[in-house]
Amino acid sequence: MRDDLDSFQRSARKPKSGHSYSNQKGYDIIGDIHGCGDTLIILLLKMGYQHEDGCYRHPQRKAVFVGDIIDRGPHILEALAVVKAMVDNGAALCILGNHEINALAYTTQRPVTNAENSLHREFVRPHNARNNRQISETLTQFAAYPELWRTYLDWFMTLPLYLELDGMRVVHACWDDNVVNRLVDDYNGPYIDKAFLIATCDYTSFEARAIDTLTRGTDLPLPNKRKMTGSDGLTRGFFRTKFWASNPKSFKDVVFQPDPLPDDLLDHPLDASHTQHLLEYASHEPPVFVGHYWLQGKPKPVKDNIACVDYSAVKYGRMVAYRYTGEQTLNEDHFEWVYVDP
Ligand SMILES: [Mn+2]
Repeated sequence: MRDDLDSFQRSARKPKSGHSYSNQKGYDIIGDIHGCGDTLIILLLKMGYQHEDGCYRHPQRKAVFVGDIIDRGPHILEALAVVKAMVDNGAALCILGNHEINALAYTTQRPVTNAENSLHREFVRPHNARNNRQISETLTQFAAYPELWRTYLDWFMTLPLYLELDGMRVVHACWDDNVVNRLVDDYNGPYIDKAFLIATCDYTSFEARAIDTLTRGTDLPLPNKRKMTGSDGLTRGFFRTKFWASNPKSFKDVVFQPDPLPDDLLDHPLDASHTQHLLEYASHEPPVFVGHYWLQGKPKPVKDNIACVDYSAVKYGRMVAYRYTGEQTLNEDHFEWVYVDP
């Protein structure tokens, strides 16, 4: 990603095709699109991006997409076309969300040897009801365009899991220094490949933990094998947690998800079995931007150096961007958004 920035700065000095970013004034970090391609265009126009020479671009700024471009919404092809054209033309960067990871794992096969020693192939993510449902809207909208879908899947495989740029960080759900450092030391930094995906079939592998933590965040199990059904209709035995809680004492200090915990669990104490799964992103760390969490209401930073830009666009909330210009303390006034028209 250092290369990304370097090549961006080089291209800023030597503009290609007449587009100069020599006065680059920052990054617009844009939240989960989830197939709301028409709303994305409205947001880009509102922020001063213009369609010119094949993509939307801003004379001084660069867009950064936090992933989850696909699934759920009505205009998935349009959303992908807009984002990929911007990335291809140097007007934007894009990282992987858990939905792009799911699409890759759902469509990637691995060889498996069964008990009779015969070899067959299985998908990295099995085509069960839950996984079918997550990707169904995307597959439906691409049904007549299988080659185009293949092109996008190949493109997803080239996208990073996280970015570090000009003093800030972008990751879909959660920044974990241990995971990032090991990716840098032992893997290809933020970039995955087919072997990496296949390794996630072992849920205890580092590869599985890396993808899970960065694109889905941290969570804790509900006590006594309890289950909750979320407003998305899925039933889960865990709840999503903050990756920045400082000295938390009970569940209410760490819960971070759209659905509230049952009242009787709010004061459930945290012990070492819980806290070993929690992270604390410190105040002196660079600002980090995430999507993923289906927030509602008026956008504001969740902490001085952490902002979530997912405000539930596909559920008729807001499609949100944060306009970053190098500040260490994030500012509520730097959010921009459009409401999604039902
Ligand atoms: Mn997500």
